[in-house]
Amino acid sequence: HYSFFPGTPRWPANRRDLTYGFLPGNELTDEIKVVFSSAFQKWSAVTPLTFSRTDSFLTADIKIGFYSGDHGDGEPFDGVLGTLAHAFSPPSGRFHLDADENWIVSGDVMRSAVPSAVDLETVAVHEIGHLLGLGHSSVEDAIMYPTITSRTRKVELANDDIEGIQWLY
Ligand code: TQI
Ligand code: ZN
Ligand code: ZN
Repeated sequence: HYSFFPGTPRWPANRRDLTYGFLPGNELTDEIKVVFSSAFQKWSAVTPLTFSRTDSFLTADIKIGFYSGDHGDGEPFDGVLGTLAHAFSPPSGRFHLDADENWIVSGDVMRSAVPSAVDLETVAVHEIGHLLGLGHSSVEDAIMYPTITSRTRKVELANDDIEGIQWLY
């Protein structure tokens, strides 16, 4: 079953059209932008929320960045595997990914030659759930289930995720 953060934080009713921006200096291919766009679309399809990319990182509601190791928020990344990414509850909008992962951007993560390959869209859909206010779920098929085995690709919302997000929005 789905869960929320303590106090049930969510984006307020006057902030339903959210922007997201990428940390300047991260080199992002169009493929990476498509992965995030697709991940946001999974959630906008089942809520009144919309997500659009802005070039203005500083004013973006959701700030996405790839960082290595200690990056100043007290939750350092740890190199390959371990912590992959973290996102903070609403209305923080901070969404950090571990730059040291072997991110699979497009292509089949199951067939990757790299044992530690991690599917970027799978992690992005999960972290966006956190950004919107979902905690972890006890339902194994849910996007918000707290563990994945390496080389998983899981990008379709389960009924449990949809029920949780629709309770919030
Ligand atoms: N990052 C953890 C996560 O996003 C960070 C975390 C731990 C957390 N406890 C939390 C965030 C409680 C919010 C609330 O769950 S992670 C997965 C999963 C991670 C894990 O790097 O371990 C995914 C990132 F669920 F598959 F294990 C993405 Cl998909
Ligand atoms: Zn961080
Ligand atoms: Zn999580």
